[in-house]
Amino acid sequence: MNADDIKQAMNGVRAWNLAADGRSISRTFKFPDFIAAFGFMTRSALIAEKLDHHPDWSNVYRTVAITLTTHDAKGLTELDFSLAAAMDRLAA
Ligand code: H2B
Repeated sequence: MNADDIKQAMNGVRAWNLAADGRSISRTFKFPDFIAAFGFMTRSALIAEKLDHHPDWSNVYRTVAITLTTHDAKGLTELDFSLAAAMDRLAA
């Protein structure tokens, strides 16, 4: 995606932050407790596997920090925005 594509796509995932280098987007989710956080990760994992597109993420107790990028493309693709939107829906 070029810079214009990315700017457009960011409008659909307003809770996500674009990295300064434009190659990834990140969001930190906070859940009520560990089980809710891990449940979100489990459901996200199933979607990621279906998309064959996988998050870079970490979990500390009830917080899940996620960065999305397309390693194969060394930057952002539509897959990153699809996964971000799916995660937003899961967490809503
Ligand atoms: N996930 C992410 N985030 N980036 C990739 O480039 C990527 C992936 N590539 N999941 C996929 C798997 C690729 O390695 C397989 C072979 O489709």
